Amino acid sequence: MRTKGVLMIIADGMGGHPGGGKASRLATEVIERVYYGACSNSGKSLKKAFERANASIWNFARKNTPWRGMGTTCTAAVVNDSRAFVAHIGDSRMYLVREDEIYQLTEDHSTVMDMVRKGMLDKNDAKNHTDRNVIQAALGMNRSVSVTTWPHPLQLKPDDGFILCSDGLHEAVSCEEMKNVAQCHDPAAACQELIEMAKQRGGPDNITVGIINVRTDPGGSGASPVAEPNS
Ligand SMILES: [Mn+2]
Repeated sequence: MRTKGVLMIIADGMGGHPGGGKASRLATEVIERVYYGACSNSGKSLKKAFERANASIWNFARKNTPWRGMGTTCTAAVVNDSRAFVAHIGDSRMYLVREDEIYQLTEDHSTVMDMVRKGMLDKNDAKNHTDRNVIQAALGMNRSVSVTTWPHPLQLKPDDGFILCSDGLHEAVSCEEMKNVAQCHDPAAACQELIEMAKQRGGPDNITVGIINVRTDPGGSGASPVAEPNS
């Protein structure tokens, strides 16, 4: 699987709907299978994998009435040689830690972010808005899906790090804090530390985080994926 790179997926089943756990499991299974089974380039394969996952969840819910309304956020990254690809839907997030900065690479598909985009709400007020958890798009909610992908891959630099997380983490821990923790620990320890921080702050939501650290030679396709789901 080396030639297709390292794939990391965060899928946060939707709270308040039955089947959130089922939807997120289906998403990760289908995306992994379709991505590694495809022969086209990484960005296209990842998008196709998301669309297939959407169809699987949608069809499952249609045939199983009690599961109707199931869905999941999904953010996936592929690190392949010196490039990274992303596909994203919902309000899980991906961040890039580069040199001493952290950049949010995904934009939430949420009602409040839509209001921010339209100039109806200040970005800082969005964090405390009562509707901040209302998602506008997710896998499995509709027959068709519009997945956000990048038109071009991101060129990696030595020591780049990627943090993927659910809203349970990014609501409780600031991006500055994420950066500091990710820089001070190896990926597994950093994930544990971030989950502990969010728990201590009383986060009632599931907290899921994964970190990929690119090794110093980006040409060597080295990455260390770690996912630490908390359930
Ligand atoms: Mn959540």
